[in-house]
Amino acid sequence: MRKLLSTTLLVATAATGGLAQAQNVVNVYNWSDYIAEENLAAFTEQTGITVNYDVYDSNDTLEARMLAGSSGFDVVVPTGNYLQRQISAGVYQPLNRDLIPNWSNLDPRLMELASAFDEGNEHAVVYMWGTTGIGYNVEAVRERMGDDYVVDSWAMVFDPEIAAKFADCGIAFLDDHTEILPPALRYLGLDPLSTDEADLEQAVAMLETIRPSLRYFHSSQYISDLANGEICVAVGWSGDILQAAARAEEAGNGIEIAYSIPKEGANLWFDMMAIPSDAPNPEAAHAFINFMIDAHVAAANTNYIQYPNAVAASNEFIDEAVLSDPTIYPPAETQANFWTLRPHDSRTDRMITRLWTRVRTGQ
Ligand code: N2P
Repeated sequence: MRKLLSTTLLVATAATGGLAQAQNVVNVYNWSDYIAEENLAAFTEQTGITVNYDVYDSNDTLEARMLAGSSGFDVVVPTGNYLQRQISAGVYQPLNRDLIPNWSNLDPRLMELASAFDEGNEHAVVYMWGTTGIGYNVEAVRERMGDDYVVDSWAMVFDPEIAAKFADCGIAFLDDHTEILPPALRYLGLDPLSTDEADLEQAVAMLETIRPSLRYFHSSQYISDLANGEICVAVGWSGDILQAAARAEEAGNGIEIAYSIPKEGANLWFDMMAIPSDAPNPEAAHAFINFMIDAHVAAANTNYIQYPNAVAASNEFIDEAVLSDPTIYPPAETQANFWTLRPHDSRTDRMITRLWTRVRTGQ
């Protein structure tokens, strides 16, 4: 039976006293629903280092804390495009590979792809990767669209007539413009990475027409809401939606959740472990990163959270059902349509933030 994450906030072991200074504590800030809980206890058992573990569901939340400095964190997990500009801002220290002997477990092809965000892989190690697509309640789709409808296009959420049919059972979008505007552009036949204001205006105009059909924007709530029938469609992250499917199955509530990578294409992203320049305990941080890329540890994480890792040596310990799932490990023909995000300059960022506020607030 698949073990399920039951909480979004995991505290492995309470830190004993002044956490920032204590030599035997590593302060980890990671995405919610993104680790096999037992790995934290196993790390402490193996190293004697206590884990003080906190979670977020947005790169913006993490970035604000990184740019403010003195976050007190030793290991954080930004997505590639955010990592890239945070490296430029001097937020991370170079990794000492002598302290990461498990580096040889990493898949060179994936690390090469990740070097687009971090030249020479000097500051970060891929933790997990995945796609952003559409999660849906199979029965709700059958009822509204008929037996033959296949969820394989962004039309499912961007066509106002289709979206309107699901307004009653609930559509959720990630609260993240980097995850919603690019597929909207792509659906309109435009470059998903376009920073042209006229292109983005078109995408926003389209999103405004479907806005009345949306229940909410949030980047973690949709997992449990899909699983318990509170919503029926979500634009979300691959593994999160597969975790929702597993939770529903585990609950035996008759809800079937599926994940689709739309044929027009999707965002392929990499979440990377890095050590802030002012980390209180960089040695423990290296030990934590090293532990996370152990073959057994990485496999346990992937089996649990349903995201692929970058540890080639872990594959033999990953469940066959996970390894052979094309929504987790997309085949080459699906990957051909993927895009990968790049950081924006601050002028573009401000323009997009302004447009996104219009979408979010509906005014
Ligand atoms: C985990 C979501 C991580 C994916 N809940 C974001 N890149």
